[in-house]
Amino acid sequence: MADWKSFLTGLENKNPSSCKAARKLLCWVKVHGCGLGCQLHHIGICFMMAIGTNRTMLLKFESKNYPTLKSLDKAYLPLSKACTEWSDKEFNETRGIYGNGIKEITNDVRVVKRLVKGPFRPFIPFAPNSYPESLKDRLRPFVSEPQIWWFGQVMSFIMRPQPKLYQELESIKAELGFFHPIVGVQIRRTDKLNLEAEYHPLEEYMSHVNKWFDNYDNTNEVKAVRRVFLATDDVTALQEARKKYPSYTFLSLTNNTLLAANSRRKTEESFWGIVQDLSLLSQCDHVVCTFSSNIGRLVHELMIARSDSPLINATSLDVEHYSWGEITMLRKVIKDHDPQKDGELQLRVGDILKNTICRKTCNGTNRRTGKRGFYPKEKIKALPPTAEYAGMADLFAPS
Ligand SMILES: Nc1nc2c(ncn2[C@@H]2O[C@H](COP(=O)(O)OP(=O)(O)O)[C@@H](O)[C@H]2O)c(=O)[nH]1
Ligand SMILES: [Mg+2]
Repeated sequence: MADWKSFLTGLENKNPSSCKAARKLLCWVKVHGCGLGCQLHHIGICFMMAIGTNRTMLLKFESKNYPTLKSLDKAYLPLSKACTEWSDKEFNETRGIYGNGIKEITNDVRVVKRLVKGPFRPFIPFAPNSYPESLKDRLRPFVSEPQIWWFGQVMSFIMRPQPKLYQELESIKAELGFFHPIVGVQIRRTDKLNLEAEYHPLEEYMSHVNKWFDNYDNTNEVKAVRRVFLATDDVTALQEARKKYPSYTFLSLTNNTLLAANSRRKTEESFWGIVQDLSLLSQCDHVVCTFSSNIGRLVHELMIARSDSPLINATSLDVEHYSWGEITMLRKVIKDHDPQKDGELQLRVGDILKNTICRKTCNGTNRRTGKRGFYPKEKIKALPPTAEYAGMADLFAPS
């Protein structure tokens, strides 16, 4: 198993001491109407391009309703110590990064730029769902979804806590009684239910939590104290949970929930609240959430990246894991399937499905039959592409 700590150190070594001569990617994330998870994901996508093309990334961050780069820097260590700023003039005069789907065409240009304005077409091959070719053999035996593991590494690097945040989180954990085993629950409601997701009752989350603890009790000699860390933007959730599940101990940062109200979300305090909740969720042993939310998906990515245990991850009550700007994956059939309802595909082991998309349901085109339709996700396996991430070339090289 590749050691993620050495990966992170490797990236830090790439921090040039002088910015003048460095290969650079000026990344301007200008996404409005998008919360912290969503913003961090956009930064991560740009950072993948920077690693892929062996460039130091300089970030400029602009959002009407979300934190400035200054507040991001208060929470997370900057991506680079020496290379931090550029002028609008420099940005205007710089060429856009350009690729042909296999490699970067602008490779010989020392400084390139990318303006990130929202969900965009992937910069193939350095985009979510791909992972470094050099890690392929090391990861395969241990990690079932190496593309999420890799994206999680990238996100973990971006979210390295500043010492102040780290210390604050340690005292919060001590105060709350945040001990393992602990299951996280993230209930995303309020504005998300307007258009982007459906309501899921507390019972649905708790049935997964129950199962996790039952399984824990069956495989350990001592029965667990059933501890749940609850993070939510819904002010009614904690009270309901404590009332309906008295045998559970619920920990929650209730002030963060109050600050997550739509009317207060743009404040610095609210930003800090979601920073804390995100971090604590990702430190749980398991999390039940919804992957329609950037918060749920980000927590899943961070958890997979943190541990080589297949049990440390998140369960989604709604859609499958996906990413903005992702590369469409091929998927391989691992179990035969005959259509059970209209629109379903016939599958035979070894069939390859192209143009696949998995959200609530999965669909794609069977290359063998040329037909497009739905299929049960447990009968297929994703085939994430690998790519030559140039910035990774000397990491994990055999010594
Ligand atoms: N503190 C806190 N804020 C939350 C929580 N859930 C949602 N929010 C707020 O809602 C925003 C949603 O972020 P975003 O990345 O857009 O995720 P999405 O809308 O769920 O896909 C966050 O940045 C927070 O401001 C939560 O559990 N805790
Ligand atoms: Mg959002």
